[in-house]
Amino acid sequence: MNAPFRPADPAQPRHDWTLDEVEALFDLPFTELVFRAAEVHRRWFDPTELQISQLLSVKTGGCPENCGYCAQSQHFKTGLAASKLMDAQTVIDAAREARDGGAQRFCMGAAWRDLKDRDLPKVAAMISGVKALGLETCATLGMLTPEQAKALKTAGLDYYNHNLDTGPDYYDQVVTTRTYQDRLDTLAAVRDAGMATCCGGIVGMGETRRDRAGLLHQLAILPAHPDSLPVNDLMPIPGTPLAGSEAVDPLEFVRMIAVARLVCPKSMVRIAAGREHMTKELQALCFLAGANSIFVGGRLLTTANPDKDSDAALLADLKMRPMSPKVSEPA
Ligand code: SAM
Ligand code: DTB
Ligand code: SF4
Repeated sequence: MNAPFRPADPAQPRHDWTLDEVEALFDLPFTELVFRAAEVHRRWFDPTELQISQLLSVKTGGCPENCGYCAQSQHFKTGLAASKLMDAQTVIDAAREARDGGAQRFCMGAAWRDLKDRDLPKVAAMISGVKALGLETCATLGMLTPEQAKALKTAGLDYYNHNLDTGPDYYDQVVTTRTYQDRLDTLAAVRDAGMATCCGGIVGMGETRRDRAGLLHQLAILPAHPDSLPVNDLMPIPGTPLAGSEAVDPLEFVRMIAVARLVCPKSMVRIAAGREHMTKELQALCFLAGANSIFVGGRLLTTANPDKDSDAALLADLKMRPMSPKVSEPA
């Protein structure tokens, strides 16, 4: 493979990346890759600032999809108890607590294949209540129709999370109950409704480096780069088919972050799942390589995340600080 082409201004977003170009970035010497990513990061962001989100599983377990990594799929015996959709007020109370603990964005996750119209009024009430607290709102509820996307936008939803998860060639090794195109269609509905997109994937599912490049290539050629780009390190869930996957080498994880920063220069690149297993040195390298967003709070959806105190210590050690929240107008 040839050395990667370097445009005159590598910080300018491009949508014409080829898969080979993206893979060639992974092959750069580590220090060169991280340096280039850090340069691009500084063009669009203050590298001492982190965007802070907090998650809540508003409907847990019993999901009809067969995503091979997921604790919440009803196809696997993971021992997780399924629960019904929470009351709007319970969600709003949890969001207030998250806000008072320093979160800027509150993300509501549901273990659904797709949003059912019968659940829309309750979900809309949660969203508008969370928005009224002055938080940025995000939801991840499975597939949406264009009409549902518009209804969520009207309720006050700022971001919709819908991950492509992996490269297109590896996708059917991970999930077979929906297609890559289904995911792309929901992302298009979200964009068309005027919401910001949160879209990324997972590493550590047994995929190759080319599959990782394949995921980032797909994100880079979207009509609009994701506003948020979560990179999840697999949280292995006993009972799921991917529980025994080989862990990703920490330096390869940093490469994934750096290439994400280079191909989607203006996106918030998030170290999503997996920080629980990461040293502070690894997280610091990720921040150097262009990551600028994290989830806080001791829980992700069903798995553990570093607690408040350890994240406060991390930020203090690194002299990093939360990004000033964009003031969001109540709906
Ligand atoms: N059901 C919705 C969906 O699949 O879009 C929303 C919830 S789903 C749990 C959100 C994302 O979390 C998945 O797309 C996947 O990327 C990530 N995720 C789920 N389980 C994970 C795990 N065990 N380790 C890392 N990431 C995971
Ligand atoms: C994303 O990319 N990661 C978050 C959020 N978007 C919804 C979810 C991570 C889930 C990790 C496994 C769990 O807690 O069940
Ligand atoms: Fe369901 Fe989402 Fe889990 Fe897939 S990732 S099984 S769609 S909750």
